[in-house]
Amino acid sequence: METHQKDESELEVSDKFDFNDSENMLQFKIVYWGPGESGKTTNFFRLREKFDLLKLSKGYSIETTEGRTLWEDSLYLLFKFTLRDVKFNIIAHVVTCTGQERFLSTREYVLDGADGIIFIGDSDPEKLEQNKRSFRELVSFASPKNIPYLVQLNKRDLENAIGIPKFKVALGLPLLETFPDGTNVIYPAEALQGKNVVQCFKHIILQAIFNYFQE
Ligand SMILES: Nc1nc2c(ncn2[C@@H]2O[C@H](COP(=O)(O)OP(=O)(O)O)[C@@H](O)[C@H]2O)c(=O)[nH]1
Ligand SMILES: [Mg+2]
Repeated sequence: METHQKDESELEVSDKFDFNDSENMLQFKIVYWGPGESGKTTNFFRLREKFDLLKLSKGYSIETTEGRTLWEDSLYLLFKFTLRDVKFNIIAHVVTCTGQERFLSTREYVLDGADGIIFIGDSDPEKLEQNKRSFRELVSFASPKNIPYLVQLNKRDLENAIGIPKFKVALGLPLLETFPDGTNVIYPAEALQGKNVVQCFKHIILQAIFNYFQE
């Protein structure tokens, strides 16, 4: 299989999960990571709606009295993923974690065994420092282990949303649209409206598949 180009048109996600086809069954753990309040749980809810028929376990979410995620949101999604006519049955364990600093050890636990990570950045200019800190944490965890990650910049609907180039510079990302492998440097999103949530998820699954076959 060629692995250098990731063309959206060759991706198809369907609900026809085939329990009898064990040959092309892959299991991945996908983590949503990012500072508190950036929209991780909102992404998770949108995914849960999209894949409503397919869920294996009821997604759960435990909140503090202030309505913030205390532990993690966790959900299994089953679906069929077609890539250049090759069909994969995917079981994706999707988890999000709290961005609260006092739970740092919990966050490391959540990242353990991750096959792909989606960083959810906040477009609120006042959250730039939190974005930077959280992204640094992610890179220091994911890079040595070769875990693929992508960057979603959420809340693009905010009137004072940070400019994408400024955000890229702050996080040390290239000012290009796409990396040489064809994946976007930034995925602008509005998780509240569900905009770009599924596309982002598809792309991390794709990277996890490529990584799986390269190891
Ligand atoms: N304006 C705007 N608000 C959003 C968006 N996505 C999430 N939020 C809001 O941001 C707040 C935190 O979201 P949440 O998903 O709980 O963040 P988490 O702490 O990362 O899990 C909530 O009030 C959401 O409604 C978005 O795309 N636009
Ligand atoms: Mg949350």
